[in-house]
Amino acid sequence: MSKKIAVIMGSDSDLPIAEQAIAIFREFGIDYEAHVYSAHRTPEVATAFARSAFANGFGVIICAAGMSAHLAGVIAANTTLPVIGIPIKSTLEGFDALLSTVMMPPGVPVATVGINGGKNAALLAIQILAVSDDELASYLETYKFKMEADVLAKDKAIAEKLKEM
Ligand code: RP5
Repeated sequence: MSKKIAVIMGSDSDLPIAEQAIAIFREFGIDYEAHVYSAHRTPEVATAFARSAFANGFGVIICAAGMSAHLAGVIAANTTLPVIGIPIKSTLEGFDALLSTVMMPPGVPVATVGINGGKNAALLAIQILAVSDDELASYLETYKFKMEADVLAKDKAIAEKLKEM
């Protein structure tokens, strides 16, 4: 059985972006847990979660946080699991959160996706699990084929539209 994926939000105001990830987990039938834990407001709970995540059956932890976003870094400091950070756009167009999440000191990596990149965070987490799960890898292949078909259908539709102009 595949490992679980955790989605931790620094605040409930980050939920709309976390939901992008959750929608992908539902589409792929992935077992996930979502929590609101903050590096600043609940540092002990966030740390305890990270320290027990491997033993509790998680394979990847996604952290969504805005402003001075230390959540992904604090979680990564307390686990050997891969941690994916989603910088949330709130103040300063999200650059504050982007830099806080991505600029980790050597030794403690956080794989950072784009600002508000909930969907890519979920897909990257699934790709990590798929390295040792053939069924998941084949779902990902189907996902990519569908994406390609959707773009080619758009290409055809645009060509038809331009012909009529
Ligand atoms: C961060 O501060 C949270 O991740 C959120 O993006 C931001 C604002 O938090 P709230 O004031 O909405 O709770 O810690």
